[in-house]
Amino acid sequence: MSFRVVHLKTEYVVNPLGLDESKPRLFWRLESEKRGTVQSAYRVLVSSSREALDRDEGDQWDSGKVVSASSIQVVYGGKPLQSEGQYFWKVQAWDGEGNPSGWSETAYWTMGLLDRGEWKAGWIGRKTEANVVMQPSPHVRKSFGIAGKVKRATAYATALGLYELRVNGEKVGDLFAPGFTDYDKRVQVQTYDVTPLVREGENAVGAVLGDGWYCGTVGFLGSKVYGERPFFLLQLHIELEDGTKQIVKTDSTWRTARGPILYSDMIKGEAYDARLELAGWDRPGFDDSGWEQPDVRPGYNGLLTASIEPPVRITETRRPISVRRTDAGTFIYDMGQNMVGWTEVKVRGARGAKITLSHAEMLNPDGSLYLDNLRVAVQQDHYILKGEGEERYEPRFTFHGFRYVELIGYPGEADLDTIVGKVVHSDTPRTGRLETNDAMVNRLYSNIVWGQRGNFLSVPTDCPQRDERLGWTGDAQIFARTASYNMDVSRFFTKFMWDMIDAQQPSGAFTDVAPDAGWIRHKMWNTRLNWFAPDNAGWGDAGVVIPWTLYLMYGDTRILETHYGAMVRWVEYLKANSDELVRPSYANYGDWLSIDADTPNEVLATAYFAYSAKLLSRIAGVLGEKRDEAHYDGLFRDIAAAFRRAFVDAEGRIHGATQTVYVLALQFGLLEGEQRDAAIRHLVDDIRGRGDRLSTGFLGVGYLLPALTDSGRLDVAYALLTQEAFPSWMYSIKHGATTIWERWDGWTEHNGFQTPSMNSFNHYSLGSVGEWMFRYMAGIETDPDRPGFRHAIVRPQPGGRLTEAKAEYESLYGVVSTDWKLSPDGAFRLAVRVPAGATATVVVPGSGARVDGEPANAAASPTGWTLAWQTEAAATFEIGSGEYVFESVIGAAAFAR
Ligand code: RAM
Repeated sequence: MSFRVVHLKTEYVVNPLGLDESKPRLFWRLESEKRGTVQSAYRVLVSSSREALDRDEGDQWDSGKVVSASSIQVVYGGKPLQSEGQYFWKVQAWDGEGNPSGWSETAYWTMGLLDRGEWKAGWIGRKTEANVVMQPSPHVRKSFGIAGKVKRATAYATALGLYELRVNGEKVGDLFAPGFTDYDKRVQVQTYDVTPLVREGENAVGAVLGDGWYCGTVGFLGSKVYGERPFFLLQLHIELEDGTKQIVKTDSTWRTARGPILYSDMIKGEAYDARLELAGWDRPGFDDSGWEQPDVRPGYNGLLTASIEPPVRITETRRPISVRRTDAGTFIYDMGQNMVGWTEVKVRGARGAKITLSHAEMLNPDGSLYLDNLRVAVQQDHYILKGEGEERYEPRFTFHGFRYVELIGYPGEADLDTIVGKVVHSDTPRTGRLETNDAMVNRLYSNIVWGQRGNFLSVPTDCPQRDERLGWTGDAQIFARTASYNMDVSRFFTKFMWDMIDAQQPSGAFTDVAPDAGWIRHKMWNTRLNWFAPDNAGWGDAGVVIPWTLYLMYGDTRILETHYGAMVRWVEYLKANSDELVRPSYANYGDWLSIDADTPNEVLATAYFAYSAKLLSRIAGVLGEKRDEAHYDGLFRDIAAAFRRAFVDAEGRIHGATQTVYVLALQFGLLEGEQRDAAIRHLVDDIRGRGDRLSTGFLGVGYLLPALTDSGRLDVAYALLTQEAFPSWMYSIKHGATTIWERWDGWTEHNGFQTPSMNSFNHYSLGSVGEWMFRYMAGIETDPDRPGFRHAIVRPQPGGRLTEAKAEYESLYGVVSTDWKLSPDGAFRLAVRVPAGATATVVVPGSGARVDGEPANAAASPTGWTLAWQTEAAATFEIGSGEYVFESVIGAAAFAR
């Protein structure tokens, strides 16, 4: 059959377990060999058993045939969902001609424990050892019997701290669970199907606990931000074939002991003494009579919510590219890539011998590890051998940002096989790919992706190496769009929005960092400088920008509904703290890390205020809140007018006259008529005056190339993209960067390393140019009125030294791709792919457009495309799904401006 329904997902995930959404959203994709495939109707069946579903019975929900093109974000509309319920579903669709597909394959989801009263387990931990500063990681365990054949076994687990769950000797789940949240407010619960791991007879369940963000070091304000020591919570629900139910839960009947992990800390590394391993502790038959009784925490007042964030996993294992023995007898490895995760080492040696793995991003000129930028972070793991043949070690509850590894104390000759690097991050599936004819541009894109891999770890962190690694909201908002092209960040940012909500102040202010890492809680912000205060412009605005981004990329209206009130409070807060709509003294980070260009705070703060109001108006419009839509649009216009009165002079110069002021004023729509032209002139003059160099910091950088391109200065945008002289993106690449640096001048030929107190070589913010690469260079954009790429706007813009670019983005509908080539004679060829169920408007630059080798003419075509209009400079087509090849000729005229 040529028309199929495939790739079913529930809440963005294939077969998720333990949801707590009362109305989960369903997603599917259409597949067809035919161009122009659309869905005209669908029917969803949801059933409480696989067998009933196989009989086409939707005992939970039979949507009936619904005339609709929706194949994403379809809201479950059946009977109320039960705690621990299992739901199986399938879908049938009809195409544009009314032909039905067959039924899809069966997908499923399960619900978690929906009622707090169902939690009977106690939070167990191990008492602190006296006179030990960094505590060993507790192990907790219990043996239990099962009196019959197991039908279904589900584990619901979480911790204040980190846990690694073990069932009958097997590791269950992923890394760093339950993730980073404000533990005073909420903790995420993970659900695991452990049916294959348990059996009739004796069983064992256990966990190793880590300090993690809960009581280990967080940011640079020390440890124990949320609590003193870790606690573990588990309920294992077992259903036997005979219908009997059994619950194993954490309580005082468990046992606890210390094990080989002497200490573990996210920021200070781990120490492991293999001599203290507890062989067989997680298996049945282990004698735990010598273990202690755990102590049980009185309770927990925060929320227990179903885990939303994608699990953290090892996504790649890398071999080092070189190793060098130092005079001191240590070995320094180069991993060839600044990466985040850790090292696994193989070693043979005497019992009690100690080796150390030390990690750094750069080398000093003398070849030693550059550790100065770590501040109080210690990127070292220590291993003490048990002396039993080949031993392997990798840490569990810490991570490092590094390219270089120094192996210290190694017994014998280490070589390239001695260590491997493990790349660790939130496993957000890759959705974007981009490649051009230019090796440096490709490297830049790779660095952007590595910046994301290095910093999306439970929350979007600013950096992975020094004692910071926090959810800085300004960084997150400027990079959110780029991030969402690169990877599926739907759930990652949905979770982060809850972190922002948990940190939102009673005043309505969104904070600079989420989850709050102690500053707000302990009122630690610096009132004089306003550092760490909530509400800095371009940071707090993430509370509006991120939901809007999820709407654009995934058509997610629920995120807008859920947080609408919070977004309104934010904008009202800004308004209340403005002076005739100009925001006087906020934005204390300014245009953070701009280079030789200080943007006045009040200009930034007022511009971002306008932007938040504008987005809020659009969000109100999407939600059908007509009055709010008009109201906030009015507010936006008033702020824009106030901005012009306060900051724009008669020559169209904007106060501060930095690139960023012009870029923001242009992109946020704050200028009118003549002022726009003037702003472009001033912006380009500034760039030209600096020898085609940029000066933008975190807040301006993401909008710089879009502003230029939208204003007809694609030439300047490309000049900046490929500029190799300092400051520029390519400068770092010329000097070997494999990630995006925090600062344009992180290292320069003239000054060497920047101040070590703040010099990360793995920070994604300045990589927000990735958004421009997809939206403008490759020309893959979504239509805000038909978001989630239901309708794509395909408009590639060749220029500069780029003659070829191909990119693809895996949308919820399937892959949208472009692949263009510009020959020296001006011949332009563009291949476009649009997934079934979606459509696109394609703007082909140049004249004499052809489609699939034939001249384009206005007559409707039977092959899935129509020519909408054509000028000397471009031809615009409306196309349906499928693959198309467009050709044109781009003359000198098309470029001249
Ligand atoms: C530093 C980091 C972070 C930034 C703040 C303002 O801690 O560079 O990315 O958001 O400052």
